[in-house]
Amino acid sequence: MGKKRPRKDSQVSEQAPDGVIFCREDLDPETRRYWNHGRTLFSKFNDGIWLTNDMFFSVTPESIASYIATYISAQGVSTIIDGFCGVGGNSIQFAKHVDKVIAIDCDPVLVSCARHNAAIYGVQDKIEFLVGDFFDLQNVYDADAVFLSPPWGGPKYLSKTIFDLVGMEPYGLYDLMKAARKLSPNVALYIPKSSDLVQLLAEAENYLDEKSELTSQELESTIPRPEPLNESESLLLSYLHINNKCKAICAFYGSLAYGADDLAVPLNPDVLVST
Ligand code: MGP
Ligand code: SAH
Repeated sequence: MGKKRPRKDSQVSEQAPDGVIFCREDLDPETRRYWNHGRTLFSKFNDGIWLTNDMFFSVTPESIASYIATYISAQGVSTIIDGFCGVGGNSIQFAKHVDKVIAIDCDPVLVSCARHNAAIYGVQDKIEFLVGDFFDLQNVYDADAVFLSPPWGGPKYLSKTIFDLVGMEPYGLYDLMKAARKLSPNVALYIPKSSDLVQLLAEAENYLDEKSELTSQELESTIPRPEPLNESESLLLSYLHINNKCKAICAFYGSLAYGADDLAVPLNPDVLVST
């Protein structure tokens, strides 16, 4: 047996749910190579962070999550929905920078992990945890932005030269963006580094076309014309790196797409951003 992580729960003394991994050998053989990523995912990994097998290859690494949260909060966001919160990699960093986080995941075990991990970082009081389906989330939170880090279909996403966002399983790009925009026009979407950018642009253009169609329909009616399409309709792509290796892309929509000049916020030096 390899070296076990301590089950030390420095601030929280609850029982870990089934599925939490405490040593390399607990991982599926094909996931074991990710064991050493633990401290990249969470700097407090050895303080008793809870992760399940699949989360070892799904969590947003802390330096990247910190960058995304810093950037989003610099755009004036104070309440954010984390639609696929997993074990809290993003929610915890959001909670360090904004007033309120609504964190939802359909897997109750992962929500328990996220709550526990947030306590280790001392930010649990800023996060409202929900077990449920993101697509059922009602627009009652008055959120300023929505963050999406959906499933990419496991590590096999790496085998594709160009990753098909429209055919992504179980949720494709169009359904994800439609559900997110019901909650806020300001969306950040975390996707594979090899994502098909043509599809990404086509979805954004399609959305704009639909919006402008709505505008002309409304022009013909007695309803006063809404504000003209403005700068909030754009897309900013950030290529996120760790140690000069690209790990993922974050696509920023709505008013989140206009902060590139504000990147004077202190960034983690490990994270390079190109737009
Ligand atoms: P990775 O599989 O470790 O790729 O994922 P890497 O490092 O380029 O490949 P390697 O062969 O050199 O190890 C990189 C990052 O993508 C992870 O840290 C996660 O943040 C993210 N990621 C990976 N997967 C499979 C998922 C997923 O299914 N959903 C989400 N939201 N993020 C994922
Ligand atoms: N960003 C997270 C990892 C997200 S992985 C972190 O850093 O911890 C993708 C997550 O989406 C998984 O936890 C999975 O349980 C969740 N998920 C899948 N379908 C969902 C749905 N319909 N609604 C909410 N969560 C869902």
